[in-house]
Amino acid sequence: MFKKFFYLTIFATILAACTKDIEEVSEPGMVSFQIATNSDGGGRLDNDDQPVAVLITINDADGNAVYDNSLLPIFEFNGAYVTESLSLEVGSYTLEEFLVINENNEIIYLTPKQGSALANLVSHALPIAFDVAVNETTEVALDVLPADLGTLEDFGYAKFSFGLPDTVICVDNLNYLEFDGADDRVTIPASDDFNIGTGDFTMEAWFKGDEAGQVAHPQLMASRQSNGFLFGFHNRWNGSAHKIPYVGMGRFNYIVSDNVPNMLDGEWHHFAATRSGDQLNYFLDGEPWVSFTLYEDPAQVSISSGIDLWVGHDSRSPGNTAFEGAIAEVRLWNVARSADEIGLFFNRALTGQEAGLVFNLNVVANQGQVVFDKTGQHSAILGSGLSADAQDPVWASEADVCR
Ligand SMILES: [Ca+2]
Ligand SMILES: [Ca+2]
Repeated sequence: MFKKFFYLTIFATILAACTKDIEEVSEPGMVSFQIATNSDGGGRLDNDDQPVAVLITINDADGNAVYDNSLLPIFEFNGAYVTESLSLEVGSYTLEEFLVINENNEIIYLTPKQGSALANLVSHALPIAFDVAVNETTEVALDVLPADLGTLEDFGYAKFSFGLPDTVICVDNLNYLEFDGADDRVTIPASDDFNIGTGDFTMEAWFKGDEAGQVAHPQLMASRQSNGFLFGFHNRWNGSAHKIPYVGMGRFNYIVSDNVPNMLDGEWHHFAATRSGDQLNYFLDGEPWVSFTLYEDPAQVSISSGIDLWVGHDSRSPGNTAFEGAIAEVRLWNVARSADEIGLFFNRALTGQEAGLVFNLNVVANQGQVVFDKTGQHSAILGSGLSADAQDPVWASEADVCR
């Protein structure tokens, strides 16, 4: 079938944000993005042409990325495609990149950048400036072009400035925290948000470490008393070749002993665990690995602890749980993310506003004693308190990381 060419209309209505008191800088406003497609005949689009999400990069007035290559779901609404709304502080911003992907994770449309070979085919090439006002939703309309009109370079996008799902994503500079394997941790004060109880969950982490030199059971994230959870590595067990990525809940550690890959091989890796009812599922580097049926009555297996959440260490067994190495990101959800979602988002930035996301430790540049929680809901503190202390991990970064 002849591939339809969509004439993507230009309605660059940036709903006028009536400028309110600019002093209210901490008050949030909203922004959403829309593209309109005028297909010939108005028939149903082929699935391959159906937008399901956009990749966006937004800079603040200082030129700092507040969303960097973030994936945002998009919905069809009255023949137009509209993204989920993003919350932003009041202020001025620029939209720097805008790429539309389909359910196969292929780029199908994108907005060219000023100065690129295809820029003159749209009325408004990127960057596009917009303002966010208190308690209002700014709607930004985008001109997009079919991706098959040219190469990424023709649209003004650097080849490696973003990646697609199922591909390696490269970043110029990956920021992380270095944990000493002795007592370092990030402390997130106890919160009802973490009391997920017997409900579904997803835990994720990006880390890099060497197996040699680790304590017995190094943890990526933990919060437990009698209830609660461990999320990290169990020592070699029952003949396993390597330390075992696992979750501990209640009295049980959910571990396998066969064919354990070395996730502590000095390279960056991603481990995810989801609970869905009585099923526990592990994913390594975005791919399903093993699944368990809970050993105990699922109604009794609670991950609520009521105490602080720790990254890089477990408070209940401090002597043998300190992780040695780098942690760049940790996520906790109160929903079971699907295998597709894990695979799609494991190496891609979140917006912080995804449904069910309760905590997203996102290590950006050195921020002193507080680490950025992308959900904006929690304080993540280096070590045991807001002053420098022996439990503080160290800010670090690595250039040209592909993962
Ligand atoms: Ca500290
Ligand atoms: Ca230390």
